[in-house]
Amino acid sequence: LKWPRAPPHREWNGTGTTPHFSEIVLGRCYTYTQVLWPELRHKDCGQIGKAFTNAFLSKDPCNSSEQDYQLLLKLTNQTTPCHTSVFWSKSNQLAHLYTRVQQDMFTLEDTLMGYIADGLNWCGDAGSSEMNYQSCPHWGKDCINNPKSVFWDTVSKRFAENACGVVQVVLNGSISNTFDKNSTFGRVEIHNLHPEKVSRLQAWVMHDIGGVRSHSCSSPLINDLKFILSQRKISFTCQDDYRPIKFLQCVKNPDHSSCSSII
Ligand code: C8R
Repeated sequence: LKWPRAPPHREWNGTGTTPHFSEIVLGRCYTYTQVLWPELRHKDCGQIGKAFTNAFLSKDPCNSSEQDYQLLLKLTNQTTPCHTSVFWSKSNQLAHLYTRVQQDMFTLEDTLMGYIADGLNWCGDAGSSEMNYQSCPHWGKDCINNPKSVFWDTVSKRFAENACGVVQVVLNGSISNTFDKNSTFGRVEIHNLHPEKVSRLQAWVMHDIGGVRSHSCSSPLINDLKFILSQRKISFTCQDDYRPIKFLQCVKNPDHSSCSSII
């Protein structure tokens, strides 16, 4: 007796694995190591691609762990010079525009591991060796220990541990949670900076052009960040609307009054 095939159902509430995930990972790895940063041409993208998929295939997507990503982290290890790390929180686009212009600065997405994974979704299933292209666990609605969230926590932790010298963070001063203790930056990165290596955290609080000024360097919220760092013996400086980044915002809004007279 043959039953009709069950319609594909969405098991989870999050977006499924990005179509062509493996090919994208492989392509990005080769682009990064062979075209953009030939210093890394010895990296084995075949092995990196396999280690990435093996981190989550045939596993319960609500029981992902840092351990799952250890081989991938080992294969993608990369050292960036001191004074070049740029963290960000709720300022994804602006921070990346900044490092695109300032080519000697690195956000996590300017390193091999971040470059490969940026914008992708992925998960597997304990009872199958295939990726789940239908749906993946949603952080809030399904489970926090899903492969993508655990990945970003794990690689963000390593990025912070590797940072040295003066490090920067681009914050969004036009939202209520300019500094958010629950964000990757507030929850993972600041707690994994090494005080022996990191001399100072320089924050740039950027306000959207024509947007509200919810927080600035003098806000109590920024003081919370300063306090956490002082406890960790890392010095902190903050500047509102840092000119090099403000100019990037002004490229898109050249006629706005705040752009003809940047103080
Ligand atoms: N970092 C974290 N999350 C990242 C990421 C990254 O580099 N890159 C991507 N695409 N993502 P947010 P945050 C995805 O709330 O929490 C590192 C993840 O799905 O604006 O403070 C990076 O080094 C993640 O859930 O910022 C940076 O310094 C959201 O985007 C902070 O952590 C995070 O968006 C940023 O993390």
